[in-house]
This record gives sequence, C-alpha cells and structure tokens, in this order.
Amino acid sequence: MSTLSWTPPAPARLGITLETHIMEEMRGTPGATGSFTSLLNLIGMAGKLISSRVRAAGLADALGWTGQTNVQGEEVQKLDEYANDVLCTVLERRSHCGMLASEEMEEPLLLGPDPRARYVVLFDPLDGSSNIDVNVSIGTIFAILRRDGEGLGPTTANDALRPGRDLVAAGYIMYGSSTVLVYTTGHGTGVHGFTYDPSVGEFFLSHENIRCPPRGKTYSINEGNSSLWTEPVRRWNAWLKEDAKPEGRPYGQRYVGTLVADAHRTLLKGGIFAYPADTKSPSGKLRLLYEANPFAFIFEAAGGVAIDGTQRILDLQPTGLHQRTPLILGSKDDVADFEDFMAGRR
Ligand code: P6P
Repeated sequence: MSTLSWTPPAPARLGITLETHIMEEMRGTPGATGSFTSLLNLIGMAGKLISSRVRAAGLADALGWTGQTNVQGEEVQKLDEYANDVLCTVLERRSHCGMLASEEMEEPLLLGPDPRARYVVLFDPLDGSSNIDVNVSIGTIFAILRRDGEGLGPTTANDALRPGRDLVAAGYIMYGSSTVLVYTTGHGTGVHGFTYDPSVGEFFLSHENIRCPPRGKTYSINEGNSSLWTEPVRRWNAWLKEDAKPEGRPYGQRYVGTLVADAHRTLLKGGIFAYPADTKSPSGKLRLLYEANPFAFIFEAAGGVAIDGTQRILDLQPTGLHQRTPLILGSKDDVADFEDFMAGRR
C-alpha cells in the first residue's frame, strides 16, 4: 500500500511544467482572463531567480565576497532584500497587481490606479533567512487576494486586511535539497508540488494532489520555549512524549526552525507544527497575513487544519499588515488533540 500522501505523476503526466499545470487549471475556470495564470507564472519565475541566488550564496562566502561588496566591487545584497526586490520587480509587471505587501516592507507597495490591477499579493520573501549561513532550508511564502466588483477605486492598504478564507491562491517555494514550489487555488482544486530542474530552468510536476494524512507521528515545536508555554500547552507536550505505544506515542520531535521546512514536512507526512502564544510572544511569533494564512489555506485544501489555538486561522479578521498570531498546523486528528488540551477536555 502506498504510504505517499501525494500522487507521483503517471507516465502520461511526466514533464508537465508549472506553466502547463496552471494553464490546465485556467481552462477549467469559466470566465478566466489569463491574468491570474500570468500572475502565478510570474511568481514561478521569481522563485527561479531567488533559487539561483540562494544556491550561490555559499559560494559568495567561499570566494571571499563581503556582506556589502563582492570582488568586482558590486554591492552584494542580503538575500532577503534581494528576494524582496525580485518579487516586487517581477510582480509589478503586466498590471496584474494593485498592491504588494511584504514582511520586508513596513508599508505596502501601492502600484497605481490601473483598473485591471485586481490582485493583492502578500509575501514573506525569504522565510528563515537566519538559517542561510548554516545551509538549512529556507523559503518564500505567498498569498493572493483578488478585488472583485466593478468601478473599483485605487487599491489601498485596507485591501490586504481580509480574512484568509478570501484568498484565491497560496503557496510556497522551498529552497532545500531541491527547490520545490507548492501551490493551491483552493476550492477543491487540490494542492500540487513542482520540483525545479535548474538544468532546463523549469518546475516539473512532482507531487500531484498532496493530501495531509489524518494523523502523523511527529510534532514540531521549539522546546526551548517550554518554560514560556501556558499550562495546557505543557500538558499537551508531555502527553505527546508519554511512552504509550498502543496509542502511537511518544511522537518523534522534528524542528528545523524554518516555517516553510517544518510545514512542508508536516503537509507531506502528517503530524503537527505549533508556534503557540507564550509569555514572551503573547500574540504568537508568526505573521498572520503572509505566513499563517497561506499555510492555513494550503493545509485546509489538503485536508489538514490550522488554528490559532482555539479559532480557525482563515476566519481571523486582520487589523494590521504585520500582526502576529499563534499557529497550530497539521493533521486534523493531531490538531484536534491539541484543541482538546486547550479547551480543558484532557
Ligand atoms: P524560533 C524563522 O525566523 C521564523 O520566522 C519561522 O520561519 C520559524 O518557524 C520561526 O521563526 C522559528 O522561530 O523562535 O523557534 O527560532
């Protein structure tokens, strides 16, 4: 029996690129204009550019490049600034977007009054960048909103402050042992993964219709924060580590410290990722709009669950561009166990 939570492409579907897959989805969308398709392809192109620079980052250090200027005297940008610049430059093209919001920019980038510019893209250009210098996986996270209706005025910052359930697409690009792009347009269209082949410069379909298993065997949390946790979180954590083999415990502990990597593993293999509120971060650490919401959208599309401890992440009404939230993400049965502890049922 296959233990995979996705479908390896059938022979007839080998060689399907990201562009082809997006086009297939567009054909299945009545009234599609191609703008959304083009926008998703732009994100794919940004991922290719960022991937090539991430792969060379270590080389930069090896060749004695400094943090500010390289041997040619060129200014070497920090990777997260570079990733942000690439995404802004690429997403400004073709008037698809009215606004871009990024973890790297205090204020959103408003792109002018073009009525064709219906999309708002929210992103963390390089999540986990503190892991770059130890060659640990990092990633780009994106979420896409669409402004609907006629006679719309210029996009404003408030157009970003919508609950995650309104997203029209979300995804991430993980720069790990290989570069993988995962995206969904929600609403039953499935979650699909593409692996980048730098020799031909294409993302090829590698993980079709990813489903998050209903239960996993690992939990992912920064145990270093245990003294800061609330009592229910401590009891949940201790319960997971009990020697109770007939009930599938103890769980294994995995924690990379990059949300994209910990979430990607949890999506494919099941289990639970938790960055709960604690006494140091009473609102949690992770950002709602461009970290929690996109992953919540992806996990729900794959049959998983995402809460802030008690509420569905996608129902949270944002009040600020960079607001934080606790995030509990993963298999529906594992998150249900967490909720039981938070509600005092265990
Ligand atoms: P901690 C990376 O800095 C990040 O924003 C997420 O990618 C990751 O899940 C989290 O912070 C790790 O935080 O406090 O465990 O180092």
